[in-house]
Amino acid sequence: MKLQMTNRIASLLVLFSLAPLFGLAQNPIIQTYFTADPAPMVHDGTVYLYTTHDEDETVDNFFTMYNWRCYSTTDMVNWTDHGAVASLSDFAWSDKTNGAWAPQCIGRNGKFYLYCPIHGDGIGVLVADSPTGPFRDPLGHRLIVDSENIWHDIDPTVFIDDGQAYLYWGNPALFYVKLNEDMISYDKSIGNNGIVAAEMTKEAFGENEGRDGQHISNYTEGPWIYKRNSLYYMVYAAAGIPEYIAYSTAPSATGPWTYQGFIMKRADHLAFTNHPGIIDYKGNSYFFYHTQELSGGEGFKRSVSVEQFNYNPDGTIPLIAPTKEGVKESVANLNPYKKVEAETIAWSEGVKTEGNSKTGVYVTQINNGDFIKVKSVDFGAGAKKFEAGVATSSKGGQIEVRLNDVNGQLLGNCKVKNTDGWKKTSCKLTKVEGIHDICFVFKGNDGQLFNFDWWKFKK
Ligand code: FUB
Repeated sequence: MKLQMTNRIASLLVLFSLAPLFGLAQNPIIQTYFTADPAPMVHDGTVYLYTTHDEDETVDNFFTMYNWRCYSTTDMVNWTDHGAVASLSDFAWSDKTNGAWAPQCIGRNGKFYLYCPIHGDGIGVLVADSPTGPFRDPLGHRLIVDSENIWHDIDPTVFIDDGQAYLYWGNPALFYVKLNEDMISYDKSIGNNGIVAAEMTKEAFGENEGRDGQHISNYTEGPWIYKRNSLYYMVYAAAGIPEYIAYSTAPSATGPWTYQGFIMKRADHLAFTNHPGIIDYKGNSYFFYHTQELSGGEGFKRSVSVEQFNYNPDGTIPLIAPTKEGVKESVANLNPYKKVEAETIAWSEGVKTEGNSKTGVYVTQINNGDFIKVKSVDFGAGAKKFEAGVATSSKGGQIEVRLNDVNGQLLGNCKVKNTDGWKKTSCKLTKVEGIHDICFVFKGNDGQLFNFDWWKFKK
């Protein structure tokens, strides 16, 4: 899992090339790992984002993906890392050691169902009592038993319409089943033993612009289904490789679909794949996708990005440009007087996260000069003290608390000494009032300095 030194240097070089922009940049939204195939889910006032995970070391020049990760936010600018919430090893029936491809999670009756494709081995389902797990396999076998070809059974998208759940999936064709209320079985009385193949016409999914002469429609993979104002939307990766994002609409969850055109065209920093996820949250609409910007152009090392957008008055979706700025405004402020997980990050450079059952997720691989930025922190009438949960068995270092940016005003300097396990460290601050971005800049000698689990300000 550890970033090799050469990769670390490469990553830093890429990040330094973004340096003039990072004050503005919000994309990609996760910098500690390569993440792709975003699947956002709004639950109980929080956005949970499920992603795939492109490993730092690509094997055999192909997708190298072993687990699925989860992040959450309540403000759309700071993302809390919940770690790898599921992995290939959760599916005892599969002997695949690679292929943790694009998932989606949905809640029903107090449980959370994570639909996971294993490339070349079909689609499984995991269930948990919380959006962040722990997830377990309730079936002990795959959920989808071959559409037409098991290699087509990837990229599930799930949606509940008036009590009826639908699971769509597929590359290069689109299939669906009507899930039973248990969400782990489906109605076998329709289609081919329960599996219905959507009609891949050019009217439904756009005209194939000659990508390989084999496909009638533009649809490629990565479907994302939802309903808004009684219109059903199917958004998907289109036009082969490099992929664009396109969409179709329908008067029902099962069609008939009408092609509506592109949402995101190819741009320089996009990867050869792309993958959509769309939500409405706190009165705004957000479009999730992935790029290869963080890796400096490696298509097997992608990163999730987000753009805010507005639907046209007739419900159609405008063409959305991929930007570095991403979400410009938070939709809530962060309360610094409650313990905040250190892995709550608007932008970071250099650090990674890890987790275990005792501590949960924490920030690690902290070296001199690395930093974490959090946005829209509401200090109200003023904070005078900073506390942090840290651990180090080496010499430690310092956490510089800086206003707004990595070179911003130094508010305080918190020393981290050899802690012999997790310890609280604290320091006095120059009083800070109102709403600000805050940067934790890590300083010390060569090598890894310490681990960082949480922080809190005091009045
Ligand atoms: O991430 C692996 C595969 O690439 C996904 O399943 C597809 O949607 C494409 O993004």
